[in-house]
Amino acid sequence: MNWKTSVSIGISLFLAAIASAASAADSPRPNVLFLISDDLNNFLGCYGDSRAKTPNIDKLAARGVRFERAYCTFPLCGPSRNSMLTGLYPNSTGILANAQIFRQTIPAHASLPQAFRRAGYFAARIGKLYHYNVPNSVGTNGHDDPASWELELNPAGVDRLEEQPHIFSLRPGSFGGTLSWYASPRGDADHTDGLHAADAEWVLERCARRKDRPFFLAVGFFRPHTPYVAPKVPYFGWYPADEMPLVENVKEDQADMPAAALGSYKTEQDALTDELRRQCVQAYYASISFMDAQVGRVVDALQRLGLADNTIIVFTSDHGYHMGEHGLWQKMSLFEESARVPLLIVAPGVGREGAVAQSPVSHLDLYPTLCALAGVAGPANLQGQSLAAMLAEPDTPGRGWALTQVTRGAVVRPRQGDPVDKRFFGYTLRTPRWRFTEWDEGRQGRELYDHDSDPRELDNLAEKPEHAATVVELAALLHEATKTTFPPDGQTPAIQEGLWAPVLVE
Ligand SMILES: [Ca+2]
Ligand SMILES: [Ca+2]
Repeated sequence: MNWKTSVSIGISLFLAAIASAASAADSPRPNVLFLISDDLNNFLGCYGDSRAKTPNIDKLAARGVRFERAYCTFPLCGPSRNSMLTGLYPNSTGILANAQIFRQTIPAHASLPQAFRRAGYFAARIGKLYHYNVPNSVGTNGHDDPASWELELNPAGVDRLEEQPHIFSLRPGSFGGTLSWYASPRGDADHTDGLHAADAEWVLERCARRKDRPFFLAVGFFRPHTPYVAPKVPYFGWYPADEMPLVENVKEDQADMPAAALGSYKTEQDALTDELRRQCVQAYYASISFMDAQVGRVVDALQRLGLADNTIIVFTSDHGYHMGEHGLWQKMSLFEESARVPLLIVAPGVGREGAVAQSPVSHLDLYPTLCALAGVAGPANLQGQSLAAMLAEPDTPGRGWALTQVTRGAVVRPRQGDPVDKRFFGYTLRTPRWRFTEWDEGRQGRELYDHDSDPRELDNLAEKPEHAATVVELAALLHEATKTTFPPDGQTPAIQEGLWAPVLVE
């Protein structure tokens, strides 16, 4: 590794107070800046979206390796974030819903930032890393894991504290799980994500004075999660509503799908008109550009403070997001738009600049990758692969697939008799060419899409005789892959009664 040796040039009172495990004064270990956006899909310039204005994230892509096919393990905040930050699939964390934390299921497991803490790093969190109810948990610790961090900062801006009465929502008064938006007259600095960037500058300024102790700084932006609240000027102006695209031919597309594929549709979305759809797309893009500007502030601070040459930067999102594709909005589907995430890694001295890795990768791979790059020991049971070789040589084939799962159905409680558990899983496997999906092990339907000819996943080939051999091959691979998502005893850990769990909101 080619990490620039850094020298301690000063000790602030702030860091002196929290420096409990300072490393050797000439530590060559790299810092980590872990940036994550919430509910962000790949509507980014660097991923080929010509409408998106995301100059800061695009600049990061030019400095590092862009993963073209990166996927979450579960397209919902809580399960995805617990999985990413433990390095375990949801079937091994036992976290398959929001408002839970892995300390309730596998309390002794070390999280990614905790492994860095144990190695002597200063680990800090600003904003949303584990699950938060957005917007109601903004300004609190949400469903956080205190053992992961030495410092937690939870600012709240006008979007949380003042503007909720003005927000338009498909279900009036409901903002977090419902399509909702507002073009705010207030500027970047007044919004929560603007405060996140300001706090990140504040922490980085102090870290820069203590170069003998490396840091792991995680910054979790809330936008573009609903409600899509962002400054009207300039961001909404960049995306005139009447120029926003609408997805056509939805009924024709849906004709060849199993019902479970559309299970994330919400009936309130029946109220969407074309005018509302265009406003929704406008506000989503505006929120992305606002968040991009805050990413730029944080990354610029690294440069200004002389930290850039010795800091690994990760940028990702917790899962993808629909803007009308297949008639779907938001998350919780197993289509490409919902399972796919942006993933950029800048690894100075290791990663190629401006390179693109094509092999499918997973959020699962971040934990072992960062451990490998920083020489930090992680737990032995991590389920992902290190991407270090792919950073140096982006054509490295790697595992060759990424697996995403989601839940469908519910426990039905009849007026008389016992409850009936109607829940089942959908699993989808992405290879360089194919997406293959099974709902309830195929009992509730299958899907096969050929990305070589059908990148929008419009033509389900699963039941076409000419693709039968491909289905057999991919089904076998899917079943093998699914086995790797469980712990060695094959049992998904259950929530244990009596284990401490934060109930900080609602
Ligand atoms: Ca999310
Ligand atoms: Ca279709």
